[in-house]
This record gives sequence, structure tokens and C-alpha cells, in this order.
Amino acid sequence: MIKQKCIECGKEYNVDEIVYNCECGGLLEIVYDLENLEVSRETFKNREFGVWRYKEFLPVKDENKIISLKEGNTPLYRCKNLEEIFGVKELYVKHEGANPTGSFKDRGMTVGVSLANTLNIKSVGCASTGNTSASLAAYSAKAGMNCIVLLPEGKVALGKLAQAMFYGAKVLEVMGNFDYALEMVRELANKKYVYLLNSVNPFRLEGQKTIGFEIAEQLNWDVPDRVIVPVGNAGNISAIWKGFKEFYKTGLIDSLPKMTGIQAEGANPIVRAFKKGKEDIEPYPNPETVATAIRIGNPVNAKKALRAIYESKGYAEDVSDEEILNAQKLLARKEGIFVEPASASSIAGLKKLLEEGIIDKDEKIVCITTGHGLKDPDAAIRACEKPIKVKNIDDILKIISN
Ligand code: AN7
Repeated sequence: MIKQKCIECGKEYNVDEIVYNCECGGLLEIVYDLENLEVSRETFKNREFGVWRYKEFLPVKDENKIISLKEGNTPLYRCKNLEEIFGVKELYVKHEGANPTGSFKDRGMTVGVSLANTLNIKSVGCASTGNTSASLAAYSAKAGMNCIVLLPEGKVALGKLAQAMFYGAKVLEVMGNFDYALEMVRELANKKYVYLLNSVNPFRLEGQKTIGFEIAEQLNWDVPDRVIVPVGNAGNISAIWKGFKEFYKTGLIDSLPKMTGIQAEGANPIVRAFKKGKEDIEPYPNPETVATAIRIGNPVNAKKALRAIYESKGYAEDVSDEEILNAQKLLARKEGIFVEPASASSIAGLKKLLEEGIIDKDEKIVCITTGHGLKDPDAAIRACEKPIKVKNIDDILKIISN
């Protein structure tokens, strides 16, 4: 039996119950009867790649209810040029920007919106720094649901805003930051105006855990020593860890990676808690960073994320905006991978932790890049020299010969 279970008190809820938190206030997670799950590495072999390849580990069983845009199956790039620059043995980038709407959120939404579909939900909603809204807008459009998204005014990258609008969501700009927008959409959900699809909804994380599954399969079941993840609302790092643990418990893999979370200096409540050895965060009142996707001061999944980091003997570190932008450029110019600023925090974090001696140069490392570079064209253009205007061939020749 698949259940929703409180990570604090253990109280269980059925999959068709609409609850976002336990009555004790704790976060919920989805649990399976893993002991009785009959899977082997061959189970998946002849199936299509993507999130639903791992259906035994997912909570929607009626295939007619599945809303999919063929998410997942993202490339895992071996990054030889960065290996040389950083002096590490084996480095990979798992590029989640290659998903249908350009971020890892699609993995969560295919499961969350499909689950909503099994419940005959008509209206869905979320607060978002941008990517969640773009993804929910797309999946709810395909499902024929109404969609309302609450965005922090003036702080959502242009590509994401364009997506949410174009897929047909009702877009509300909240005069305040993401944390405030999330408070409001949670109130709408509690009053049953919308089904909430932020990552406090544990079904979202079920889709996102397939990042861990894919990494294991793409590396021929030889699990990396470390996975480095950009952290905002802290759902994804929790989800990826859950995925690895489930593959471990069912005997599909025989080791686990150290989960390493990276935040921006201006929005780093999890890093602060980690460095004090705490299980809980103190909300960070006025988050600010160029990486608007992770401009979050009060991450809802902080407890799950901190547990993942402690359990896996991982780490949490913050990086400056300058380090983020430098890493973003380096990844594009040395490996041909264009990611948005938040995504480059995993690369910036790797560099910093190598310099600090926290990460060993002999480790096999996977950095997750969470969103596509085209999401934030303004940030990209700001970081580059202006194009040069030319009138004729002489102008061009002059420039080339300089
Ligand atoms: C590119 O879209 O929170 O730690 O509302 O878009 O799971 O929150 C986005 C988060 C990292 C952080 N990278 O992931 C939203 C939102 C990118 C992101 C994160 C986000 P979580």
C-alpha cells in the first residue's frame, strides 16, 4: 500500500486524502511497501526513458490519468574540460534544463498533476520564483485544469514569466517576495480554492526523485560519491536523496552519494543551520540574489533537506553572486552548457568546496544544473559585452583583424 506519512509523528494518510501537512504540522512523504517490491535492474530495461520508466516507485497507477510531456531522460555530461580546470578526477553535469519547460520541475509536475487528475481536481495553483509556475502552467494546460500562479513582483526571470503567461495560467504578481506569495497560496489551498502544487505537496517530490534513479542508471549503476544540488525551497535535494535511498533499499544500487546543497549567500538559511549543526532553520528575512530562482528565505522542505545532508554525510555551502555568475560563464564557455544563474550555483559550490578541502579531488561527482540558460536572458546579456554594430564589410574586417 502506498501512503502519505508524516516525517515527524509517523501518522499516515491515504493517497487520495488532500492534506499538505500532517495535523501535527510535520511534512509528509510518500512511502511504499519497498520490502515487497519485486524489481531488478532488468525491470526497466525495455521501457521508454523518462520519469514513468520507474512506475513501481511512483504513486499513480492508472496510466489513463497520466499527464506527461515526456519529461526526464536528461543528459548526463562528462565534463573533461572542467575536470582539468578544477583538478578533479570524474565530473558530470546532469542537465535538467533539457526538460520540456526547461527545468527539473517538470519531473515533479508530471506526477503532481497526474495525481490531481486522479482526484478530478479542476483548479491548481502555486507560488513560484518562476520555474514552478512555468511547469505547472504547461501540465495543467494539457490536463484541462485552471491554473493560478503567484509570483514575486519584478523578480521573475523573463523566460519563465513568458511561459506562465503563454501556457494560459492566471498570473498574479504579489507585492512581496516568494515566501509571502507561498503563504498566500497555501491559504487559498487550505480554503480549497486550488489544489496546491508547490513542493510541500509530497507527490511533486516523487517525480523529482527520478533524477537520482537516472543518475544511477546512466552511470551503469555505479553511484557517484557526491551529488551537488542548488537549494531554494529545498525540495529537490530531499527528493534526489529519497530516490537514491529507495534504489538502495531495493538492492538496485550498493552505495549512496553525499548530498551537498548550495545556496546563494543572500538566501542561505539552510547553510546557516547546517554550520550550527541544527535540524531546523531560522527564516532569512530579506533574501536577495542574482539567482532569482533560489531567492527564498523560508524553505518549506528545510527539515527534509537537512536530514538528507546529515544522513548522507554531505555538506551545505553558500556562494556569492559573483561566484555564481563566473561559474555560469565557465560552464557555457568550457562545456557548451548554458544554464540559468541558480543552476550554476552547483558548479560554483563545487569550486569553493574543492578549494576549502571539503571535497576530495578523487571523488566521482555529479552537479545538477536545474534550469536552462534561456530562462533568464537578461542575466545572460548583462554578463556579456554588448554586440558590436557594423555598417559594412570594412567595419567587419577592421574588427576581425584587431
Ligand atoms: C533553476 O520555481 O522554487 O530547492 O518556485 O528554479 O527544490 O526549491 C524554483 C527553484 C533550483 C531550487 N534551481 O529547488 C520555483 C522554485 C532552479 C529553480 C531551485 C529552483 P528547490
